[in-house]
Amino acid sequence: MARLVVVSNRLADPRKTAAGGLAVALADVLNNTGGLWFGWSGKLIETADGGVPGEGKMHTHQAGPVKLVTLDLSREDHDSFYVGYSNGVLWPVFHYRLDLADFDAGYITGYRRVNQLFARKLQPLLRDDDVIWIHDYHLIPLAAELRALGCSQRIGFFLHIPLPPPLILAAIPGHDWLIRALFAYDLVGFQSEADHGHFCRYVESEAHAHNLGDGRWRAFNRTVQAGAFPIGIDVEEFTGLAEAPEGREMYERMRREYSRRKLLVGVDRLDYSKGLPQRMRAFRELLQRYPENHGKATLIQIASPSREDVSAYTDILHELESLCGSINGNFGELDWMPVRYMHRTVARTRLPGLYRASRVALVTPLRDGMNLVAKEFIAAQDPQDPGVLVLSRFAGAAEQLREALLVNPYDIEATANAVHLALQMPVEERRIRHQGLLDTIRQYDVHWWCDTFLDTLAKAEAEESGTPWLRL
Ligand code: GDG
Repeated sequence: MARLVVVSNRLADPRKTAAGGLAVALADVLNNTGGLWFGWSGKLIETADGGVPGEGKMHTHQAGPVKLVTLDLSREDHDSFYVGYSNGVLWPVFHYRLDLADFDAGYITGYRRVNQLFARKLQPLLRDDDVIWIHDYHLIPLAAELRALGCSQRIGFFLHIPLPPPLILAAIPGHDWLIRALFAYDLVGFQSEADHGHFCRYVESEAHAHNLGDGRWRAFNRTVQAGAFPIGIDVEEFTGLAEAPEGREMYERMRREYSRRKLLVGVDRLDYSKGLPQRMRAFRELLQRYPENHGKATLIQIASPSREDVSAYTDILHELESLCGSINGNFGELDWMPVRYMHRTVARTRLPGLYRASRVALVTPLRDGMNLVAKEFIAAQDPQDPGVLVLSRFAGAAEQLREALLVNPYDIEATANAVHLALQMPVEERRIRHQGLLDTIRQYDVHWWCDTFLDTLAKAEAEESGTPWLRL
């Protein structure tokens, strides 16, 4: 089995399950192949400290059989690559928020420079028969930069966030350069069929790519295969956390504390894509329309801090605080606080207990690549008395989780009605819906995702050797 080389902006020690996410997903295959994981160290060097711009130190750690190699970045590079282009241009536009994008600042140069730096530092570590898997929007041009250095290994790319329709994508100055860079990969994976469809439409209309069938496209003297590979969670690992002492203790504590209430839960990074103000307005509408929920419905909203150096995040924080304050001020009673809002990260071991104690989960992003919280909530439920998932139709997860109550988060009244329905839903219907959802997340779990992507990459038709790669 070829060695797997994973590249992502941030990485985690796959031996620590508390890391969650990608680390859990990739642990098996990285361990089995004695893999390498490469990315940013999380450290910034100041040029004034003697660092050369763009030339951070490399660090190597051995985590069991897996080698973790990380690179420091200079503050200038980080500001333009990460804060500027990745999170100031690509994140908003890929989430359909042209209004929040900052196109003017020339961040693209820094984005490209860091991708070139990653390629230069990674290339000497590669073996000829490695399989390389690059993750997410920070690193779209990395394969092109590696090819320019002569790398001919199989390289796959997975986009964790949505891909917008062609006309939205086309608003990015240099969009053609970005999408051309995707043709340096052998396989490009998206979260949903909708995103994959947007890619197909873009390459056909804007890049005049030739459709070879079976998801394969030819343009720029290269062939790329594309498809939807919806990411899942490790269901067994998550149910294990729910059964573990800390998970149980959290569950018991929440049940005791809220024995007279019906809990609703939201767990999100504090991000404008997650639809938090709209969710609060829908909850306020629920209390207005359905007074029978007064004194009963309590919404626990965890908004974990995220990218606080980007100004749009400060705005959303203030809006959310003000909405929560006004709901509690207008509806709260001496012994009932309708919203418990926490701008804090909760330990991963406690999340399953919180999910399990909740009657309803509100997962209502305005746009989301997949949304793993929806799947975690399902995995944590008691199948005999499960909670109800209220899910935005604009989350990638909505393509798979058809037994959830699907809502349009922009429609505050309809969302409030769906939440009311969820709170009233009889146990028989809850069980049937939950069983369907559980079957789906079990079938398409994170191991399915990882294996299917890597199998498809292994089988993707190899590019004839010696094809010249056009420099970007
Ligand atoms: C990107 C895409 C895609 C959240 N708050 C806390 C906490 N979390 C954990 C959740 C979940 C993860 O973070 C969030 O995952 P999501 O999928 O919901 O969203 P993003 O972070 O935006 O992730 C997304 C994902 O990549 C994977 O491809 O689904 O669409 O945007 O696991 O549990 N964990 C802890 N404390 C918190 O307070 N411990």
